Amino acid sequence: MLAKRSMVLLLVMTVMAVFALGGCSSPADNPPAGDQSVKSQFKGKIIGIDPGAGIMKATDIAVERYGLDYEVVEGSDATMAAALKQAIDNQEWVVVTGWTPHWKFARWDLKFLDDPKKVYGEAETINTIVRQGLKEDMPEVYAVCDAFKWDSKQIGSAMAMAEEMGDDKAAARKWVQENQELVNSWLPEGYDAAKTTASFDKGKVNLLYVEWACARAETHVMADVLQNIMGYQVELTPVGAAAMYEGLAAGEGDAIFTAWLPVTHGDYLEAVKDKVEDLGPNYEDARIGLVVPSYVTINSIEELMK
Ligand code: PBE
Repeated sequence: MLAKRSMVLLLVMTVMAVFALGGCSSPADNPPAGDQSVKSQFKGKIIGIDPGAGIMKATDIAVERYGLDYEVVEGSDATMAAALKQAIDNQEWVVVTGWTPHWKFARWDLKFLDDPKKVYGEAETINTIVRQGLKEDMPEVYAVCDAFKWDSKQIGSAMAMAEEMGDDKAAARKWVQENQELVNSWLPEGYDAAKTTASFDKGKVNLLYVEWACARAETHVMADVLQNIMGYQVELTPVGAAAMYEGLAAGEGDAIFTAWLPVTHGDYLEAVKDKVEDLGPNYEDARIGLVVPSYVTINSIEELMK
């Protein structure tokens, strides 16, 4: 009698467990083994980066607007690039939160998935933003920040050098030496990219950035210019995206070179816009979205749920 009862209990519990596991999903979400649905090819995951990044907020919106039953995996630029590499080495499907400028497009054959609902916006600019009062306190620093501007080939070569050398600082030094003409076009009167200084006595400059490949390149190149050519003592502070804007507004940081506008960092800037000064684009034609290797046979975010 007791044995029979526990058998029944066991049966009930088993049935409950089966329901709990599969309860929320329709049969289409749980394809039989060997099924080649698009979602299963991507293992139901979108490989993301740091949660503060604008592209992660945009991806949450994309999940909602396109009805994507995918897990958005948090990580960093580095873990996203590692996941991309691993999948490509194994010729597997992978979808990542991706953007350009980024060295990954030079290394692998990749494509953006079409975004018919325009969740990720269109072409953006990367702007330089400084703290209020910098112009009065450090006019030369303000001037070089204001003049800083480069194109995709130039930032691309700076990012490639950093990736190859595995040392952002050394890569920036090399890049500046190899691009003196461009650097001279940013420098205030009296400086020459060919001439470095050993005395950093012009005052202290704090540059805030996030560990995104493009931001690392922008910030280290400008740090090199400010320090080794202009003679400022430069501090480089890696932070999260929100802290970058808050630090600038609080006057703790002097400049950032990685403000993606109007969409990606639109809300971050909006929150502090009266306390900072936007010096305009240092780069045109930036873009964010969902990126896959070119061998992946879908072309649109809408197809992720096929
Ligand atoms: N990014 C790179 C950043 C801006 C620079 C696209 C990852 C972001 O999404 O906030």
